[in-house]
Amino acid sequence: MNYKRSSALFHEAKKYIPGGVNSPVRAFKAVGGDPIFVKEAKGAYLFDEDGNRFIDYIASWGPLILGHAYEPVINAVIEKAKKGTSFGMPTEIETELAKLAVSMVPNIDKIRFVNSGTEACMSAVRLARGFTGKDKIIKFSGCYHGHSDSFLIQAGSGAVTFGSPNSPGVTQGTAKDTLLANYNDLASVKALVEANSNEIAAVIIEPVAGNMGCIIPSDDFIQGLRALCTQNNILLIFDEVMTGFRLGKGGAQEALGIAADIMCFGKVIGGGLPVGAFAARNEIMSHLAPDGPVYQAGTLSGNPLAMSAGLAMLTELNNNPEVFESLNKKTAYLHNGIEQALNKKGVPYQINRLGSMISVHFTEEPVVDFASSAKGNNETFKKYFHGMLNQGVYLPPSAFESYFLNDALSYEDLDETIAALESVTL
Ligand code: KE4
Repeated sequence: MNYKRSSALFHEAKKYIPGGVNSPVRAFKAVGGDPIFVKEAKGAYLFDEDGNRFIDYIASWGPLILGHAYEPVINAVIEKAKKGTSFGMPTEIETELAKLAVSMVPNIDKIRFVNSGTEACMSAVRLARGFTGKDKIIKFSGCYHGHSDSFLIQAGSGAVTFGSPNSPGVTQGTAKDTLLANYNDLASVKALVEANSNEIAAVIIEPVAGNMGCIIPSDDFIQGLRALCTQNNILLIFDEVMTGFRLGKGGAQEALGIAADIMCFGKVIGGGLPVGAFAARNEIMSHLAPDGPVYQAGTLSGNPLAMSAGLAMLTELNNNPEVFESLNKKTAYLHNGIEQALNKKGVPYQINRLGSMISVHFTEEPVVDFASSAKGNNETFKKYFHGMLNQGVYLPPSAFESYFLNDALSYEDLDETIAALESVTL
């Protein structure tokens, strides 16, 4: 593979943009080498600036669940753009998307649109604090809820990649109100609740984690967490930025059979344009400005252009729910193929999968939390990543990420991916 133009573009970008990227995980720091610069994408394929084609397992980190440049989304955006992109005034399409989202997701009456998953999670925590009158939150080591100060405490995703779990710039004043528990470890949550009784507003969790690689909660853990929150007047916030509208119409609540109190969304809900959202039952959402005292705002929140992409995307998923089963079957097929290929290579590995989220970890022991995920052999991972990249398969450039399959992937693409792995030396 020739990456000359991407490297030249990266060199140029670094003169004007910190690290040459607008989001750190794109910089390939965890895997080495220069990042790929994408020229265009269609369906399951990325085309870089050197004319290389890649089968894409990132889908822009989740949003493009139906593939790149999906016609109904593109057409909706083009038509809407002709009539203006943003007015800073209410528009009908915001209500249309809100109604559709509320009809698809259990346990929500109202939804507020923002511009990113970070904004959604940040706002959800403020709402929980305002609703309960309590200050502290519990998050889980390795879970990532965006880059708001309260969350950059043992965060996952790119924050782990950079080995700076507690980012500079986050004050002790902020950090003291964020308590850390371990994923799949209910006792660690109980200990915090007992030590901070009546001070905890919310527990925020990735109901299926994707920022430590993919980690599935045990039934006992997630059901116990729900019960513990209920018993202690603590709101349970499901950060469904990854799982929302990906694990099914009803996301992780539906997949896990758990009713959470506040849901956060991003990625798929925007169809590839910047949309985040948070949602809850009326009792909670009535506390949000302008109805209630909890302030939250945004110039481009609910802008018609982004809403048009989100509405087209959710309409497609709502009208064709069989796409979720199709994605699940393709992911299971890929899982099996990766397993067959890795079994021939004699390296220890684990594969975690739920729905169309999957990750490969080069370690002996099951990956059930941040500590076990961090034991993965990153040198092996780097060989895996670059070996696949050089054969035209684009995987997440970090072991602390989940793959996101898109339904434009064909079984021929999956077979090509598995064949590529067969020839990689680890
Ligand atoms: P954004 O602010 O990046 O839209 O969403 C933050 C966020 C919140 N919650 C979860 C569960 C998330 O996964 C994310 C963002 N995901 C990362 C991928 N691990 C985005 C990629 C990036 O940071 O560039």
